[in-house]
This record gives sequence, C-alpha cells and structure tokens, in this order.
Amino acid sequence: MATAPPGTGSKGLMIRIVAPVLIVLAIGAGIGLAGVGLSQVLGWSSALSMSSSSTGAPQTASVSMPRDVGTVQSLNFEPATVTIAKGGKVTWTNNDPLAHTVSSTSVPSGAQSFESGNMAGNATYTVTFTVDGTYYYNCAYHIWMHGTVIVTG
Ligand SMILES: [Cu+2]
Repeated sequence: MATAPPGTGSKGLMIRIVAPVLIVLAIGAGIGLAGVGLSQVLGWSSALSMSSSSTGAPQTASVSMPRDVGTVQSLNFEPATVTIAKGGKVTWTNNDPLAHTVSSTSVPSGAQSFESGNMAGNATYTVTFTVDGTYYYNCAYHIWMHGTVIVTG
C-alpha cells in the first residue's frame, strides 16, 4: 500500500497553508519589535515624552492677532486662552496690519510680567513660561483684546 507523499494529505495541506502565515506573522512581529528598538536607539520615545508634561499639556502654543482685530470689537486674540506645560512657550503673531501689544496684566506670584512692546503687522513675540499658574494679558491699544495663558505644573 503506497503512502501519500508528504504534503498531499489533509494534514500536509494544513501545514502548507498555516506555515507561511506563521512565517509572515513572525516577520511582521520582528519588524515591529525592530521598529520599537530603533525608535529607542534614535531617542524618538524620549523626544515624545519631552513634548508633553505629565498633565499632557503641550510645550508650545500659537496665538494670533487676527486681521481686523484692531477695529472689529467682536474679534480677540485667537485663541483667547491657551494651556501649556511649565517650561513651554507661547508665540504671538500679529496678522493684523495695525500695531498691537501683548502686555501682561496679572501673573502668578514669583512669575515675571511680560511686555511685547509695539508689534507691527507680521511681528512675532515669544514668551517662555517657567512658573505655573494663570497669566492674564491684554493689548495696550484695544481694550477688547485680552487673553489668558494657563501654565500647568
Ligand atoms: Cu491691539
């Protein structure tokens, strides 16, 4: 009685189908692990962890003085409130042709006040916040322009 050659019985067929699938899965897992290892070697994961504090607040925020904010009183700094992590920065950009300022009106105890001075159209101004708490500021020229920076611990 002849025995079936290997791979032709139902068991052999299963092996033929399953084995390549397992190999593909194993290769995929290997690539995934290699990717994790590579990101650690390159410092990607540490860079990611540095980009946010334990509270999850971002390290940077951007605020615009939108076009016409100097004349249209329903406009304001945009967004009017931003939240960043301690040590983070906020950059203001004047997208209005009129001059504006970023002038702190209230800062947490132990924090420094800030004053951009005159910002012409397209000017930018950046403040680094090293003390946590809530900061209030306005534009020296337009009383309807006022904003808040929340710095998390
Ligand atoms: Cu203004």
